[in-house]
Amino acid sequence: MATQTKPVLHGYFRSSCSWRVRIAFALKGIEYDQVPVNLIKDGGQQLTEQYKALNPMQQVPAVEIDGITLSQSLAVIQYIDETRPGPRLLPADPKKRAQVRMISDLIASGIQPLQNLYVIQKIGAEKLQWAQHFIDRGFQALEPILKQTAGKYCVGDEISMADICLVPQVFNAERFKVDVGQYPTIKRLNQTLVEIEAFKVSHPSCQPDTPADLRA
Ligand SMILES: N[C@@H](CCC(=O)N[C@@H](CS)C(=O)NCC(=O)O)C(=O)O
Repeated sequence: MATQTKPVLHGYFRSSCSWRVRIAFALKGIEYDQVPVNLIKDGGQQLTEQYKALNPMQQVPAVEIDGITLSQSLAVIQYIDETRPGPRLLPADPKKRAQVRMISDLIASGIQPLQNLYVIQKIGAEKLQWAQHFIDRGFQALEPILKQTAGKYCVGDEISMADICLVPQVFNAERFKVDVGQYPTIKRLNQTLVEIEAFKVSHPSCQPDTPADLRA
């Protein structure tokens, strides 16, 4: 059962995985507190012993909720969905639910980890090409899948965890100068989703730890 205490999100304004959780909280109308973990400052605050105690993977997000601490954004989103009222983030229909998980995993396991900070820091001078290569490779797979599954949103006409994963990944793609115009379905879905309030209020440009020069 959900308790009355507000959840606490340990995250970073520009982290796509933290953004996923912020979108889920916003879609469900859940109030939460944010504790910023700066992934760059002091060599990365996620690497401190204090943070490691919270998330041994030394990544954001970590969420304190209902007396437990969860990391892994998809686990957090599914927990929120299973314990909070509001719009479903995973459809009731098993086929659609599987499609939502397929798309979410494609992004969360097949794309984001390959362009994550600790990976590209190891790549050195080639990091832009590396990130572009793996984002393009993932989007080349995602585009025909979404062509089959999408209605107004990634799977049919209901917003789901797949949409929550898509928008931050497109944001990352644009940061790495991937031409998203090559993927018309991805582009169309993203354009629709970014106009929705829950995606706007959770955007990296307006978080408590967003630096002044990146604020919208
Ligand atoms: N599978 C994890 C991935 C978490 C992750 O990669 N977080 C990134 C930010 S989006 C991070 O903390 N990176 C820190 C680093 O690379 O040192 C999730 O979905 O939460």
